[in-house]
Amino acid sequence: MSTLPTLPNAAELLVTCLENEGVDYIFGIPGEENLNVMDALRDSSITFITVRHEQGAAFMADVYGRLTGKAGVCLATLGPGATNLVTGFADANMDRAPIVAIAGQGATTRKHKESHQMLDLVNLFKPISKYSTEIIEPDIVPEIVRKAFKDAEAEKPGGSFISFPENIAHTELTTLLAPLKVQRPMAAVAPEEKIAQAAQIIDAARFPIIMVGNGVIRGKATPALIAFAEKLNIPVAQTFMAKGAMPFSHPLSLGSVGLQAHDYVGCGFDRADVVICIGFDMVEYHPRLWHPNKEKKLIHLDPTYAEVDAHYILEAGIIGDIATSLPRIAALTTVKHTNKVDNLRQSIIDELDRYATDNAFPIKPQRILHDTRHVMHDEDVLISDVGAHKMWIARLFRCQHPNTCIISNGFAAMGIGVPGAIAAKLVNPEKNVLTITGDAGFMMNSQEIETALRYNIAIVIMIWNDQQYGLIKWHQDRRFGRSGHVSFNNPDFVMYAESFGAKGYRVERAEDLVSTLQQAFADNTVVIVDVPVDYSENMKLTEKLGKLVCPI
Ligand SMILES: Cc1ncc(C[n+]2csc(CCOP(=O)(O)OP(=O)(O)O)c2C)c(N)n1
Repeated sequence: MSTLPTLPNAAELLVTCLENEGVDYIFGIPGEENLNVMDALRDSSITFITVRHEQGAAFMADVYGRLTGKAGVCLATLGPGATNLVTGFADANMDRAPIVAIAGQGATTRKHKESHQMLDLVNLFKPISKYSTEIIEPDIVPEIVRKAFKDAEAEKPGGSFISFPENIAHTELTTLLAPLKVQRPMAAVAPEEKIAQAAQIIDAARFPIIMVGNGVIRGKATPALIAFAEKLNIPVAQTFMAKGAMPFSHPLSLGSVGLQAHDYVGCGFDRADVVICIGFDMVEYHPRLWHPNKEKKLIHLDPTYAEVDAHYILEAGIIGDIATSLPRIAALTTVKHTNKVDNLRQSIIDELDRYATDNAFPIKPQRILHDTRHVMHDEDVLISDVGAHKMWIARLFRCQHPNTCIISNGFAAMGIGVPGAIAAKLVNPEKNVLTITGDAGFMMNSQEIETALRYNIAIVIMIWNDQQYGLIKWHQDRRFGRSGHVSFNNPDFVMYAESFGAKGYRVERAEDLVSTLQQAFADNTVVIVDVPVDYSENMKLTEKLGKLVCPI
């Protein structure tokens, strides 16, 4: 008697659907409740990156999604495995990076009662995702996977979460099901009357300024942005997450905005009567901070509607694909603006270059970033962690290309640096990848050094060593004139690196930073560079910006 060929189980179908979505990596940790998925992955084209903490997996998927525009995928088991995903997943969701998280779940037959490690994961992930669901029948796997990826990758991108109960995962299908066709939605084309309205407002402006957000990078609209700014002669400022959307070397580039204190770029905003917000996202930089008096005319260009905010009331909303809207608006404008921003730009450049050759030790943030930029090529990738170092990077690190300076500024979760660098190197194997991290943020996910070494992923980790939660001390000093509960001790980072089999260097003179960094990239492995930083510069910056007189 011949036996009928067996049909795949739901876990095998899920993996086929993931392949159909073009998934090349899954970051995660195996567990009991995802045994079937893990086993099915063994026969797939997908590379599984086994990490050391689910938070690391979620941050890797986060940065993978941000750099590629394709959803990064992470996998965990139920209960504690899934809760460990939360921070990295929420970071992706609020930084508008596409991510799909899949967690095993206990059997549906024990969902109705208290049961070992079981939490309502769908509801846990609801407030931090665009889509959160559970596979309750094998037959709906193709729809759920397609919807999860479609939602995660559509503007504004974010998170999809899939809970996969173990009894469903090993249930055999009753009929053969294929994955659904992948169709990526295209951004709508903005209506002609809105394009014309924007052109009119810009033509009538006395001093228009452009504020660029991360939507420009996601929309691959850099060439359109440069052409638009050049034709109209309008200066461009960018948020932290949009660094590189406009090359810093461009004469119309004003660098980054977002430091809450009034900064040089803020002088441009003070003077502006029209702000053209392109791909701007207020999770990054609250409009109250740059539009306190609500007197300016705002134009919003984005594929999605603007968030409602009392300080972000629009004169015109141009909803549609940014890269196609910009040349259409430019074509209708007739005025070439003549505002001079050379003085403002020069003051920004002078500020960047100050202390570039200062040999004091511990090293000043300005000098560290100057030397780092000198060593890194324009196409290399820097991932910032979160802390005072991030503020300095955002202000001073000059970026020429999109996706070469990755800063988390939506959710702004510490601990993204090391796992983010691992993902960046997987995406860009031919480029140097550096993370600059505080000593506290580093210790939050330093375990992933072992992951990087196991998969031969060469990254350089520069730790700004101050033995403090530097940003919080800065805030405390500013607000109260004193600080507390912000200090800790560090391990010997060189010995720490070596204990993993990585390399470690401690910089002991400012003059050695360039050669140490060059050596670290040449080592082509995981390298820690321990850099003692002089954070007395933080309060000096606050005081200086407090007294800032606008240069024009
Ligand atoms: C996961 C997480 N916990 C806490 C915070 C709040 N926070 C922001 S920066 C910071 C201190 C960072 O210290 P460190 O990593 O040493 O960097 P530094 O500020 O010294 O450059 C803290 C506690 C956060 N953003 N994310």
